[in-house]
Amino acid sequence: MITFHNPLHQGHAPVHEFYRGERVPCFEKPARVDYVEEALRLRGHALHVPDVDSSAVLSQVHSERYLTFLQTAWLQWVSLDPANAALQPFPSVWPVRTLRSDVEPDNFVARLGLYSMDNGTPMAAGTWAAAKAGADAAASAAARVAHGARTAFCCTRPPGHHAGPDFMGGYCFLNNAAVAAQLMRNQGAARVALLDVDYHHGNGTQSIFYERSDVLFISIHGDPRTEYPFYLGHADETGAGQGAGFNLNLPLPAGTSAATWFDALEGACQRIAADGAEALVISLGLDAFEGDPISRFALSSDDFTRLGERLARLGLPTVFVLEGGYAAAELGTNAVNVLDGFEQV
Ligand code: Q9C
Ligand code: ZN
Repeated sequence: MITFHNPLHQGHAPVHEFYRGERVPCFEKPARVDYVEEALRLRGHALHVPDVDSSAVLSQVHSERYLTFLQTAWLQWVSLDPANAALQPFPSVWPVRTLRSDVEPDNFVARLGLYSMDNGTPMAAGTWAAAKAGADAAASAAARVAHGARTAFCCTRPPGHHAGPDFMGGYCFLNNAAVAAQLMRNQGAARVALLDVDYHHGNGTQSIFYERSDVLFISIHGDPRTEYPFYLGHADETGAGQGAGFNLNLPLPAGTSAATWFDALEGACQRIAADGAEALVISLGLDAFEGDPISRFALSSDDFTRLGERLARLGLPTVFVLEGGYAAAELGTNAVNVLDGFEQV
């Protein structure tokens, strides 16, 4: 599998996040991608550095003021106090209903809240550089497929699918999968299908494409009544305006068996086949794994091979983009099982 990796991912290394009011080590840590890279090399897949600048495509899926904030956020944080270089910024106030989000406050933490959906997405000194290089890797993988490759893989962190048009969240800053889909649209694919198999609903991706018919978004995920991101991902969200009918959510209860998960996958695949899409993007979260520490589905490592095989049978040019998955030591096996399953069909 042609794989683009992120040479700057280790610069995004925040130390802690909050869990039940306490500071705990970050689940989304550099070792995750180190394990995937190790498994790729062991199983014969070469790693390439990104060769496409995603800047123009990023401006199609995120707002300019959000991109400007993200690019300068660490500098602003450290400008408040040089001692902040050793600390992590967290938002503490958000423009919820009735409050204004059109005016950017001067206060840094208030601006951080404006551009965040949660307090669970810590930043570090290298966050922008890592996120941007990851978007470049997604654009690079999509460009290869747009130019005729059957498939390519974007191996990156931080993940992207919770990042919306103008906000970060759920460990995500730039929506890599949306970049991949938008780039393939720009390169001539009339319609693109984007299937998200991460345990968590891809709220950011859904929101970016919700009023568009040219990108069909489908997500299989833990029911948002009990699972993050809680405020989006219900079955009655089917698209709006031009995009009516082009959003399909398949929420499943926490604790769902692998057999039931694969039934949902079959429904997703049949919808994709009926759609007439010319290309496919997979938001490849591996947190549906039975051993994931923060998720509650039950896929085995062998099930990930079956997932790759089923996706291959759609017969579409396919870009895989790494998302979540927090059983770090098993992440390489599970990710490469999907890719090898796909290529062996
Ligand atoms: N302290 C992705 O999988 N909350 N994001 C976890 C544990 C957020 C997951 C709570 C989970 C976000 C890309
Ligand atoms: Zn996830």
